[in-house]
Amino acid sequence: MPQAASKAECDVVIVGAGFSGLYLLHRMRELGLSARVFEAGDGVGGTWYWNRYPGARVDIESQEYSYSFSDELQDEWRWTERYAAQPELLKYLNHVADRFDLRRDIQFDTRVTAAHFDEASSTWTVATDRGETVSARYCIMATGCLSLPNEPQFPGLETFQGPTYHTGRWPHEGVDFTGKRVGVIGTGSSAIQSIPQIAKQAEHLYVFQRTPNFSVPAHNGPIDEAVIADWKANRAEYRQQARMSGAGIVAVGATETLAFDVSDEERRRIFEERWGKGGFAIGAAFADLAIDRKANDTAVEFVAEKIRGIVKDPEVAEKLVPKGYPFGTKRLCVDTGYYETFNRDNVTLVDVSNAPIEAITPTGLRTADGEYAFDALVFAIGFDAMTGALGRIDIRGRGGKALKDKWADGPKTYLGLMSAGFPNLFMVTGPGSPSVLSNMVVSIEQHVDWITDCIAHLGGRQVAAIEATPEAEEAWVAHVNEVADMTLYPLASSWYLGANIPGKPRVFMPYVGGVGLYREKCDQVAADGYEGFRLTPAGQAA
Ligand code: FAD
Ligand code: N01
Repeated sequence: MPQAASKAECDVVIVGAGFSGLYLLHRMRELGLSARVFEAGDGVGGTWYWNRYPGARVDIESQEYSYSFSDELQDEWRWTERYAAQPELLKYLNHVADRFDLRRDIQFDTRVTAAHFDEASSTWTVATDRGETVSARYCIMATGCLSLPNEPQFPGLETFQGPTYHTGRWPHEGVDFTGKRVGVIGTGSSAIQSIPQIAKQAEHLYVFQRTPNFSVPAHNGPIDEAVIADWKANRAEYRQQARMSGAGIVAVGATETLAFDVSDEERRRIFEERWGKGGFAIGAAFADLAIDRKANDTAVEFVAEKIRGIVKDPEVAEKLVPKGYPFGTKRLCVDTGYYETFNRDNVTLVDVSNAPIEAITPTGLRTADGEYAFDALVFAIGFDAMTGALGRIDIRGRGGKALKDKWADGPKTYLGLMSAGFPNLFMVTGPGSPSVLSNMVVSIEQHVDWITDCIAHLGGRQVAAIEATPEAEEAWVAHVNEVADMTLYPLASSWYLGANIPGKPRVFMPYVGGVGLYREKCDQVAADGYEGFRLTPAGQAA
């Protein structure tokens, strides 16, 4: 247990050096505060540091998935592809770290293991796996929503004779699958991006699919000069549109039109046009796709038809067609040649929904109805999302209460920013905020800006501690659930609900209300003197 210092050694401790941690450090310095960042990896980048699997790339247009806080940064950086690949994103984040001289306050290769609040001094004492402790007035968790890989739990795993890989912890030196038989478990976004690449190298690829996903083509390529020129001319306006939009993305072309406002032919034409445009555009084809099952069915049918048109073997095509859950309620995948990959002679799709994987064997794996032999195994089985990384830290608030215990039945936050009983502890894109349902960079900037303004407000007024009230938190949690229940999202067994992790409570974690409305709510709370928060004046115990 970390010992509390009588006086804070720095103003702010930040955990994580991805998009969130880097921008936080920059903003804290602008406030004139001293900040220390701890990062488990040996470099900056977060998601784009860890996820180096073949085919890894963003699925939102590069220029939209980038910081907006500095005009100079935006002017000098030039993206090369419509959807930047992982190496380019990592280069960008390294450039940001250098440009704003961030590294000198980041301690790499250091995992935060505990954070305990001391009520008498209103400080957090943070402990690391290097045996250090540091105390700070504020502790900000920029630990990532998709940063803790889902650990493979298959019986017999230790007997496998070949190498195993997790997409979320890919070796920095890369992997050469040439001449190898490879197994991939999973068919989420990571699998859908990597499978076409691995198939090009491997002698044979076995894809073990439990649930087929909806995937739409990216139509990636070199970034269009016209797009760059248009972005440059209208950047400020587009950024503002993104901030006030539903998902934080302008390029999707959101509409108010409902699916049955138009004829069957017109609906088809619209879907076709958006499929041709690529990326998330199709998900925004009609305003009611996420709330009306019949409207949603039209998208389900359209994508099913596309899959049947691309995949030549009708039996394989049928296995790939998603069934039993609405379009877009598991995160939509955006691919480059995914369905086409199943036309290759060296690729076998194995449906493990009815014949589950029983065990990993020394030479491959066994399902309920067969044995498969391969030389290397890739786990594309996702993450303990949204709460996983926080749950790995022994976070204790008022009265020594553990956050993990408080969240045993699901996360509880006010605005996804703070949790009652944990004064001065902020989360970036925490559960109860739009977070993973949005362009994350837009949501990250909004949270970092709000937290920065909040800390500036407190400092200016000699406030020692801020804490969400239980009443405000309860009302917000109820609202988050109510809005989710108005949509089709809860109908899918998704990681949004924690359904991918055995034993995790099933609670819809992100806020579906949209980034624009959510931003207005956060701004209003601040304008009303931090309504729903309790502020403790300096000199009083929190
Ligand atoms: P992260 O980038 O996850 O960084 C968190 C950092 O905290 C990590 O480096 C981690 O090592 C560190 N950390 C965690 N716990 C500790 C600890 N206890 N001690 C020390 N360090 C710790 N979002 C989109 O909007 N669009 C996309 O196209 C998109 N693509 C994605 C592709 C992949 C493969 C994945 C996994 C996610 C993707 N995301 C996407 C979501 C992505 O996570 C966010 O866009 C964004 O990068 C999150 O930044 P972050 O800084 O909040 O978290
Ligand atoms: O993880 P996932 P991911 N036996 O959880 C299967 C972002 N991201 O890493 O659906 C067999 O989506 C599981 O099956 P099921 C994005 O937000 C973005 O792919 O649970 N199978 C599923 O098929 C994304 O949503 C990009 O039945 C098992 C797969 O593994 C999030 O990160 C790229 C299994 C896991 O899919 C996570 O994506 C990558 C088991 N025991 C990631 N356990 C972009 O394109 C799990 N599975 C930008």
